[in-house]
Amino acid sequence: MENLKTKVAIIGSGPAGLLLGQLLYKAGIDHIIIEQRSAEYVAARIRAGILEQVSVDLLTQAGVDQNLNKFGLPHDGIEILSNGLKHRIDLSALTQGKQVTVYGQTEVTKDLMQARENAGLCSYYEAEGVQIHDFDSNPYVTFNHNHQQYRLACDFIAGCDGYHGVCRASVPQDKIKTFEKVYPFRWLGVLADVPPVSDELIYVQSERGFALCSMRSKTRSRYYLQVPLTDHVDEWSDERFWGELEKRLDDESRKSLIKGSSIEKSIAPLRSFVTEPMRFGKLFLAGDAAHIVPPTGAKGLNLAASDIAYLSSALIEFYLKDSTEGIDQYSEKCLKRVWKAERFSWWMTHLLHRFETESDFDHKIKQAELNYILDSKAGLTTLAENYVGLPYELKKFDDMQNLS
Ligand code: RFL
Ligand code: PHB
Repeated sequence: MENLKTKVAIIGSGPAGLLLGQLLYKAGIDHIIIEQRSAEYVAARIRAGILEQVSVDLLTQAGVDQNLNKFGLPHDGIEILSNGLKHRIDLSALTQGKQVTVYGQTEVTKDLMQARENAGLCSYYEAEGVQIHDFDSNPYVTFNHNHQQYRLACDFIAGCDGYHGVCRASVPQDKIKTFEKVYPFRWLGVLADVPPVSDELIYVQSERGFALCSMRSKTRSRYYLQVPLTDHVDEWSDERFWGELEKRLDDESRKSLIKGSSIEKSIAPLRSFVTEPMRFGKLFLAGDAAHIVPPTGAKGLNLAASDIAYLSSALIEFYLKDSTEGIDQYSEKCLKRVWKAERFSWWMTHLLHRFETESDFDHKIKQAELNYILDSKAGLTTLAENYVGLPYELKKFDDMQNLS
């Protein structure tokens, strides 16, 4: 058994763990990342595509904004296609100039991994049998790596190990409460090297189900279709995918749709999930380890980033200012923002998807709600301010900048 020691043990090298590592590094706080997958696997995973301004600001603060500034595509608006009619939501006009940025999670992950490598920081990839211990008193982590057993002693454990991770699962049942909703359909996603159908994202509500036209760049498109729970990805040839997408679009979009071979195709479940609290003694849960949102509101990665903004500033305050205030408030502050994003993501999902169980009456009411939103300045503003990202208290954030 080899004994290691650090201040913060970070479990998981997704965007949450990597961003926390980078912010701690900038503040001079010793940490180690332990990840069960290989670095190649982590860097290749295709997921989110939309960054809120506050997430862009945090990546800038972490000093990993070079590629983001060069290749990120700022978007001022989105479109909603309903009943064959397109409605543009002018996000910027409705939110005093705020935007979102199209920049893939894959790129965010690669940028953070590169920054970590450049700084020579310690990560254990392909760690096996990761376990966390004694997080109420003297925490430590055990794992195997390259046939060697390790025991990592630390002050704190950051559980950034996603929905299926070991950290949340290690909390005794009577100390944790979870809230969950699973949706009765899934998203089939296709990535293809073809120009996007439109300059802006199109969220499609149609009788055949939801669709989303998104992108990663001006030459790479990302499309999604709502599909039944029972569908398997092998049943969806490229031809069938493009055919179904065409059927859910309007005439204009159908004409400008450029099809091509998929470079990735996968099916993802839709779930709303929240863990309360998000801190257990010296263990903090962050990102998907603590909460999941259905992707309709594009909030998952952004929530992971805002958790990390709170957690990094709490840890920096602890080490550099000898204060436990941020640590004590971590769970409450995160959860306030988390539940608002949960509400928005649930609402967008509910409004835009076709539910098999909904009656004709339910369907009409939903249509009326969407029409109301699209016709009302107040309704549009509510949608826009949630989509670009609700502000969060940046006091600690500013302090952190002074410290780094
Ligand atoms: P991750 O990315 O799941 O990373 C967790 C890491 O922990 C590792 N791990 C372990 N390591 C050590 N020991 C263990 N026992 C471990 N168990 C797990 C895993 O291998 C992994 O590397 O969580 P994190 O960092 O919290 O990041 C969260 C985001 O990845 C997630 O919220 C988003 O991808 C969600 N999401 C979207 N979010 C957005 O903000 N905007 C979007 O447009 C958006 N679109 C999406 C999405 C998620 C999707 N899928 C596939 C669920 C679109 C889709 C289709
Ligand atoms: C994506 O580009 O992957 C994406 C964009 C917006 C969403 C969900 C996913 O709401």
